[in-house]
Amino acid sequence: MKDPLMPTIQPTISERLRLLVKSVSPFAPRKCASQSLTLGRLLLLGLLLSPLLGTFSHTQADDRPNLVFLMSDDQCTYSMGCYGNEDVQTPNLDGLARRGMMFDNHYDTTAICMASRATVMTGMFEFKTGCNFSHGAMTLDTWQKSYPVLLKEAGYRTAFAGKFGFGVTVEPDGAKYTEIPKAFDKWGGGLDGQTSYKTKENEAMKDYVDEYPHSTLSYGAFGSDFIRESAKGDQPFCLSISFKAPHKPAEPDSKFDDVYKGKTFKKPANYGRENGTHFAKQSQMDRQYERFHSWNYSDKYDQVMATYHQQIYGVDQAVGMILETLAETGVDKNTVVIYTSDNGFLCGSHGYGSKVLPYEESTRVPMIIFDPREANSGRELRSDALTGNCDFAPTMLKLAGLPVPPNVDGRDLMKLYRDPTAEIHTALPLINVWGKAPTHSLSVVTKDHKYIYWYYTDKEQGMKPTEELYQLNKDPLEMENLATNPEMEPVLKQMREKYDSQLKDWVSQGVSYNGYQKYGTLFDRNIDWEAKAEVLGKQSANKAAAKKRRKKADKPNTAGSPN
Ligand SMILES: [Ca+2]
Repeated sequence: MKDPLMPTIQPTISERLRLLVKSVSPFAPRKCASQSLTLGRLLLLGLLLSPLLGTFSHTQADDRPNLVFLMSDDQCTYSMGCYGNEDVQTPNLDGLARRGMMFDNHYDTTAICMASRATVMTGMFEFKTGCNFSHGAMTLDTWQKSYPVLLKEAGYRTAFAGKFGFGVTVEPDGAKYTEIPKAFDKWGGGLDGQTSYKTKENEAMKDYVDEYPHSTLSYGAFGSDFIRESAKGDQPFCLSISFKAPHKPAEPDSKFDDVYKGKTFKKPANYGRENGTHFAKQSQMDRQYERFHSWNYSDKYDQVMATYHQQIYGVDQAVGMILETLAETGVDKNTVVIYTSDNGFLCGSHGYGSKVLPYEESTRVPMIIFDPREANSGRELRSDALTGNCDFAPTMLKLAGLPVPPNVDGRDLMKLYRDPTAEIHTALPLINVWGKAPTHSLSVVTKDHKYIYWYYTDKEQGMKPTEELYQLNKDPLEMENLATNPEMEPVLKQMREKYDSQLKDWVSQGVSYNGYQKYGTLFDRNIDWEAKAEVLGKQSANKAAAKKRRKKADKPNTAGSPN
């Protein structure tokens, strides 16, 4: 059914030709249309085509909006003034939020750099991109359906600067694909892992070394240059910038040393180990737990937060440079700006540091859209609809009037811009399959609730399959696990069903490589630990004992091995 809120999308030249050919095809003999076209039909076709082609050449490029996609790295929601933090200064981002729309329930479906970036580029969940640290690169056919590639193919002038964050291989585990920069008209990206805060260490940014030795502002200058160049031409453009900041190790631009000098920061109400005792033991089993101390949230909170926010202040200033250039060049009236982060950050909340885990500070991130063409702009509206990092690629493709590839999990965010009370997702998965096995988990989040399932079992270390359930609309700080509360049983049942449904999608639609298949077993609530231990390559005590008995009896094992 046609969405009454959606504008009529102008087809591209090739689409109109295809539509036209479709519409005339019933008149052509089935045998071979090309041979059967008489001169008269050709003339008729020409007459039909000429006015349409005339229209295209005039409007095709002009009407499509420019797109600016800005993403920080490891920035939590409460790091911005517009999200309610009175201790910080983010004037440009706050201004963007006032002009556009803020989103209050925006999640990164995987809360770690590499996997999140793959989802942002393609609109697909991690089990479909097949891309994360310790799993593997994205394959070329998936990359070719990413938003920058499709926009360039459709006539957009494209640019990328900053931390790219993932690799592409021709096939699973195959040769490295080295042509990523060629997918862009202007390239200031870094393909080597985390990239550097030093501009001079990124070859593609060498023009900016002298004036902007710190990478954050250099990306602002790169973006401004690209906008100026694009404004002179007649192609619409798509600028994507992935800031390295505020990712650790902290290296803020000394230009902004005075912004938070000596400042004290209010701690969130869920700060500290005493507010994390209700979390599953599994969540403590990797570096996120010890980082509460080793990253000094426990003993030097103000200094750590001053550095963190100083880095975000740099991002805010770079965003300011870009917004100013859009206005200067006059292209601002037809440019949609999106701002977000690849994952959040647990700055001491519940006694944890870093990201990855399915909790709010780690998975829920800032998100702002500003579309100057829309009536809702400038009304300081917010949407509490559930949205995800899978939504950016389809949103940008639809803004450009392009079809969204099949297999994409994201939806069009502009539906919410036009009606902030609408919904585009009933639930989203929150995935972690990075790091030590005990911390791997699948969760499902809705606008009002979050359900986390920890499968890992180790009786000696006090770990058994554990559920967590939070009522986010009443308990956004996740202070009370309601999974065993009898009153919450109907909700728990519903959330389990949503979880099972997500896992079913994982099994049926997930990639068959890079180690993603085993989670169909590991995350299944109804499979016992014994079978999971086998998948993990472990031998349970029973199996080991059985093997020992067989060996003793010198009896061959005829049962076969699941491995
Ligand atoms: Ca990150």
